[in-house]
Amino acid sequence: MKRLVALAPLLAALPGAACAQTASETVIAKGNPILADGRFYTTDPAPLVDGDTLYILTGRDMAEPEVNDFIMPEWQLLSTRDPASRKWRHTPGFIRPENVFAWAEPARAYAGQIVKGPDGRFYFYAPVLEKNSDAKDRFAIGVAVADRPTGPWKDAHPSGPIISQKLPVANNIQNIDPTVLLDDDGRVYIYWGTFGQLRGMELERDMITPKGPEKRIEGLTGFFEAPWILKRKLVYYMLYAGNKAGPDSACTPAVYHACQAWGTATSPLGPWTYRGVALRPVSSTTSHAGAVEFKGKWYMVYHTADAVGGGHFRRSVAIDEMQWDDSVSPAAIRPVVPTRAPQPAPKPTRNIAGSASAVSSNVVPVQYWIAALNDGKVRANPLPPEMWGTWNGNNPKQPWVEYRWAKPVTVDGSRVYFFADQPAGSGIGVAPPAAWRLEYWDGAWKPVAGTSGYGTTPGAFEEVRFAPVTTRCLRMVFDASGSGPYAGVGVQEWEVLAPRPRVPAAAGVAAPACGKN
Ligand code: FUB
Repeated sequence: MKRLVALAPLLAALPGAACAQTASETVIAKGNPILADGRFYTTDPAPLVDGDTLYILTGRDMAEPEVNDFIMPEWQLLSTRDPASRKWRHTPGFIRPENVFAWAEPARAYAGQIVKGPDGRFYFYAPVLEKNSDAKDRFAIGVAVADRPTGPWKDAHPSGPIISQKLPVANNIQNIDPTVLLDDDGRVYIYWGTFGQLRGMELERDMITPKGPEKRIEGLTGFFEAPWILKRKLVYYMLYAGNKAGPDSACTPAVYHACQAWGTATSPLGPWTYRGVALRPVSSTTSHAGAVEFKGKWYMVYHTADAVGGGHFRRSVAIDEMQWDDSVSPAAIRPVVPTRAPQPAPKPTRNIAGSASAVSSNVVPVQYWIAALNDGKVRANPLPPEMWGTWNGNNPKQPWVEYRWAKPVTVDGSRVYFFADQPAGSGIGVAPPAAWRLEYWDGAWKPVAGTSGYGTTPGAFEEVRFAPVTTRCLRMVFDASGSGPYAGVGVQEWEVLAPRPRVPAAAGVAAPACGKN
């Protein structure tokens, strides 16, 4: 990424206003993510168009690599006059909760949105932690106001949040992820929520005061969080992170990985109808998107874990075109095709697992993801979807997992990285298997010969060398730990080694079974 300018436009502090103090710089992105070099992670994008500029409000992830937590001290701003130019202005340190809202704690600058009001001013809806609250969950939504999207920002409701577990009526949800629509008739609607709870409410025309009533929004199948409201051609659209998971789900195979789903309504507070999937799961577990029309094209902005050093808590904003299918009614959002900046050529490796498709004996419980087996990633502190596993409370005694290649491969080694949260011998939780072996298909399942031994230590690669075999299908067969009940088996990564390194083939498409399973 080439940096062109590094200026420090220190914004003058107005009385009672927050000043954005960090240097902004111009960045030419190579593609997605926009900021990809790992210096700044950008998250929870919320687009805003004003005049000839597309702004994206983002959060900032600052978690250390193995920390599974949202460490988010501030919001940042990206802006461009032309997404195709890939030229962006980036302002870190744009807003910090404690600088704008006297009643808010520092940190947890979660997903917010800036909306232009009927008075031409800009309203920033910000989920923050309320300092002096005895609510069970202290997340609350405040509103700040500014004359320009770039600020300076000032609390528009200094007495405190407009929405919390106590305001405007008591609720018991986590009050985050606000999204706001200024409708064509001047009425204003706010939606928010997470963990499957979506609320909607009318605001007064001042963009600030709750008018009520606070309503549960139903009908958006699999709603998890991150609502984004928009209106096009008289139809209301809601994009949202959905996690209706299962092997046959159009949204996601793994409950931790959301898709971007969408639904429509003909009036702002519903009834809403689920319509489909607008973006398949991305590389981060959370999926958070916004969509906007800018200079005649629609764009979806979303985040991924694709930047250097990225992860589920080190996310980065991407932008891609979003297209409509106007041949149907209501017009449909065509699934967005995510793009990435050109990646370095892959290095030669003995590991050919990436070109195989994986299947297993068990219906994979939705907390796991079989795609994790050959994604080339191991973590010291993995989340469940970063492994394949069998734990479902009634764990199988002898499960297996299998790689299938489209054409026969010759292999003579394997490396496996077990996950365990229980010690060897345990019959509960996920424990190292009591034993395991490799079998290959040669008209029947046969054990590989001349093995160097099958280690079971979790948290490090266990390597097995064996006499070369040529096959299209290779299995790991496990004897689960315990003597009934049995512990689950968990594998973060399973590599299969060819005798000599070669440039890896493309990711495997589903290959046919070798025999009867
Ligand atoms: O970034 C913190 C939270 O993660 C957001 O509020 C959610 O939408 C998810 O993206």
